[in-house]
Amino acid sequence: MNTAYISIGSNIGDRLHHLMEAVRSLHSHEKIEVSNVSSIYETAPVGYTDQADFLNLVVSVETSLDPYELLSACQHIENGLGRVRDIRWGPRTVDLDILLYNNDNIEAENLTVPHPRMGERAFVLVPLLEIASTIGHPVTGTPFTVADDDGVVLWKKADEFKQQL
Ligand code: PH2
Ligand code: MG
Ligand code: MG
Repeated sequence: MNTAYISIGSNIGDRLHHLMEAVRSLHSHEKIEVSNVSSIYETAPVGYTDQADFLNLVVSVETSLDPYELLSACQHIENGLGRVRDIRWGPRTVDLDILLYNNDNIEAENLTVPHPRMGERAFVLVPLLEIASTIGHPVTGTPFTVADDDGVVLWKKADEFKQQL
């Protein structure tokens, strides 16, 4: 079995609904078990700032899928939830990004793990560290730390969210 961490974000339409459906869809996949879910955070947009605030969370999963199969399962869920536009860093109904997959270091054309920008993104690190407080970079071993959590506000606690799932 393999352990992966996936960041999920939404900033279009019913954001909570999109996050819930994404987590439910992951868990209902026969080869994916969602093992933990962070709280939900409301986060200021990073990269392309002229867009609505996001809701973000991170889940851990146990899976027998390899990283590429997991990526395609994530893309299938994004498509199923109606993701169409894909301006780089622009608005999205739902985005599922593989952050970590075991301690693997993958540099393929369509998949880079660890996620290349995760170390700088508080909207990824705050929820990740909530469910994996001592986790470090698989290659360097350096623990992830949040330099600046401005723009990341607790929106719904994990316990409450889990009850709604
Ligand atoms: N995703 C992006 C770009 N910027 N900003 C926030 N706050 N949350 C996101 O999920 C996000 C973003 C690209 O996927
Ligand atoms: Mg993304
Ligand atoms: Mg993505």
